[in-house]
Amino acid sequence: MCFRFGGKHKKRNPLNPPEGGLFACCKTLIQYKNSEHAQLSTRNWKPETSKNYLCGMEQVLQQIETLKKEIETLQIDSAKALEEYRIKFLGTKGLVKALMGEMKNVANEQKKAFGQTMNEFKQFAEAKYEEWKALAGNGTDDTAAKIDLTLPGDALPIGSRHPISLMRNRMVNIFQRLGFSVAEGPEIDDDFHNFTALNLPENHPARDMQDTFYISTDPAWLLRTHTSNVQIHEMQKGKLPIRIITPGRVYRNETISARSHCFFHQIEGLYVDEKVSFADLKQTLYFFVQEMFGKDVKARFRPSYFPFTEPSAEMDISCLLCNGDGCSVCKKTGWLEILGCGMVHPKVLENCGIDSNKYSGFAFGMGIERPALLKYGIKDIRLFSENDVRFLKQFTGAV
Ligand code: 2NL
Repeated sequence: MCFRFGGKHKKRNPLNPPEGGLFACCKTLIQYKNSEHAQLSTRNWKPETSKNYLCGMEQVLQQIETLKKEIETLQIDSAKALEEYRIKFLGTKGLVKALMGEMKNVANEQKKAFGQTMNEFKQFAEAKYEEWKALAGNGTDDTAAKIDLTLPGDALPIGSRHPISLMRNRMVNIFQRLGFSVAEGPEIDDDFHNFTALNLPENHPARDMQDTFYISTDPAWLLRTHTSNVQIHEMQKGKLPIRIITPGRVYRNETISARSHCFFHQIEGLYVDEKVSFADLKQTLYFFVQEMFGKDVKARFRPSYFPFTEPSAEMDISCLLCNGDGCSVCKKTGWLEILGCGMVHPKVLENCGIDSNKYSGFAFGMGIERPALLKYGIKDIRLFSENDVRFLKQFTGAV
């Protein structure tokens, strides 16, 4: 036996024997080799001064009372403290087991009383454990105690809008102020909505397999080559007047380079009502250009051709970089082409079930990438779809 602190074996009695030994009348001493007990309670432990013998019932009862008082005064305020308590009192090498083991050293006539006292103590220690465990489950455990709700939260990184979205939103906003509303439609559509309804004859180059992505399993379906399909869907609904803009992604089978891509973005506009004129078209687009590029920017219309409009025109603005003097961006012309437009072809109205004698309309279409390249000084269209955060981060703060 060795209860000597600092002794070679450092064995300690977890029953906290009072001086002279706990059960002095018994021949057995309880030893604990398991070091886990060493860290539990050394409070009452004393170095061995004389032989440690286990003694009779009275001292056991006394010891139980002392332990009960100790339990009553315990402050279990963490999961760690609760586990330490469990190990010390209820563990396989804990005090309750150790005391129970003393049964064999108790005189036969006292065994019943000893057993009863021990059971009561065991139940008491277990009940206390359950009580604390329930409290811990109610949020008194370590984690809950350590959360300081007054601390500021972790900042979430603020993203940025994509430059295409920024440009689209600006465009949409201007037309909304003129009473246009946004319409959306399918990116995969049929030949009728993308071509036939738009007065695109069978042999038109836009229908060429080179330009259009057809769905390989069913070539009756294709990826829309413009957002005009949305306008066809809207006109087919038969609710007039119509004043819509259709921003969205479109697809063309083109070689990817710094200036062109196989998918890009467009915004188209359509206004159908009685007595809509070319003057309405011009004034609407003049307003757009001034709001978009500034009051000093000049604009001009040139005659053009589209199968779905008659007459058709293209709109140019004075070059934003050289102010019309001529530079490499405007190819020394002083003008930048920004959109195509015209009066909706009567055949297109009729294809959608609209009486072309009663109703007329104008339509226009423009790309979003080109103005975005100009505004933000971007040199390569591929940057828009590469999603390199170093590129995208540069638009933080832009609205
Ligand atoms: C361009 C030219 C244009 C339209 C699009 C249109 C739509 C319907 C009827 C008639 Cl439903 N026209 N859209 C009209 C003229 C030009 O786009 O160069 N876009 C990038």
